[in-house]
Amino acid sequence: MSDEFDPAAERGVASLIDALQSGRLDRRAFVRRALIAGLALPSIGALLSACKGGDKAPEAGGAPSTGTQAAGAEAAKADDKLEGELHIYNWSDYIAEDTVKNFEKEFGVKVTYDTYESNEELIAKLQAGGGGYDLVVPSGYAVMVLSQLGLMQKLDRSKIKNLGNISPIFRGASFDPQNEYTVPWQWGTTGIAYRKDLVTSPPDSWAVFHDAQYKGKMTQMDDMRDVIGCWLKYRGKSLNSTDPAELATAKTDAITAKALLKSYLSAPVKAQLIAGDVWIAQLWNGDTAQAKAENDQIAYVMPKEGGAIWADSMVIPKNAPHPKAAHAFLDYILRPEVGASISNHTGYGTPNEPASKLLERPVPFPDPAELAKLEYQKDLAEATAAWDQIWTEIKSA
Ligand code: N2P
Repeated sequence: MSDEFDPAAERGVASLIDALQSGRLDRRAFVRRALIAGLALPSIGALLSACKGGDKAPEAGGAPSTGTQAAGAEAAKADDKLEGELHIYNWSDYIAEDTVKNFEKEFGVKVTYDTYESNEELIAKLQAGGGGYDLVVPSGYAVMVLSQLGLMQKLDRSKIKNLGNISPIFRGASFDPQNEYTVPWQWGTTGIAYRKDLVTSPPDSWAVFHDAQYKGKMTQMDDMRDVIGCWLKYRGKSLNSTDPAELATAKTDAITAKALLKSYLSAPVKAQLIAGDVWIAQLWNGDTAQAKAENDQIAYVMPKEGGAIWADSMVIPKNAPHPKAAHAFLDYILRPEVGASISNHTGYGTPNEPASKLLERPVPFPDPAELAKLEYQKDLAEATAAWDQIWTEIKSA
């Protein structure tokens, strides 16, 4: 990592010092760059002794760090030594390639990163006491479920100095009104991805999944909330309905669609959309954007009947073995450049206000007219069992 500094990003001595302190430059590379920038050796020496952060040995236990330690790491460790490990469980395709790598390098913490495809998979894992995870990323309604199961721990907000970067839209959410347990990760919507070059006309309704001309070329998500929820919306009902008659109609609609589907598939459908094996897929906006980056014939539409909007949040499970490292990670994710890099990679919206100004392709939060078509998924409480039962019947139909 000694010479990874991007000259294009160089903006004088201040940026060199910043690069040294953040670990992007080691001391030798710093000296070379400073000489190129025209600084005299005595001044460089003075700067080096002023920036004692460079080339510090890692203090956290566990994984060795080959590079320098940054100011953020120093602050996080000032009163408390981080554990040497961090176990994260997150949705697939929901992070930038270097997010974890850079954290490991800067904080000297070895990260284990596992992925899941639905909230139900996450809840089941935590409920079974499995995983040993330090950080998980449930959607709002799943936060409520975890809360009722007593599976989350309160955050130590004094350890998260970047909390001020969270946009007011994402504070005081109904699933965490006092902001005690969650820090928002990303937000998005559930609509329809399609291949512009393969469909006869762009879909504009959930009814497209009842259109026999696309038999075998369509998928819906492997997700009870999204599938049953969209059929409720199709009939003008709430996607949080617990009304038995409305749910019975949604089940019938889902089974009619199932006869035409290739499969139920969530994030992994991207490869099939790109290849043209699937033409129409119920999918999230960000995963669609990721697929579109590979094939620009892929487009996204929110059906006229409306669909789901959701925000996923970082949560520290109750018995997390490495809570200090988890807090350091939360704080790191809230840095503007880290949040922006995640959104640039995933195509989802960032809840981080300064990060939203750094996006390559902005993902604006819906305006009031758009929001009117969208609905947040809520905890189904005692109706969860009925939904589970209907989903089992749909899957086995
Ligand atoms: C990313 C998954 C988005 C999360 N692949 C859906 N809440």
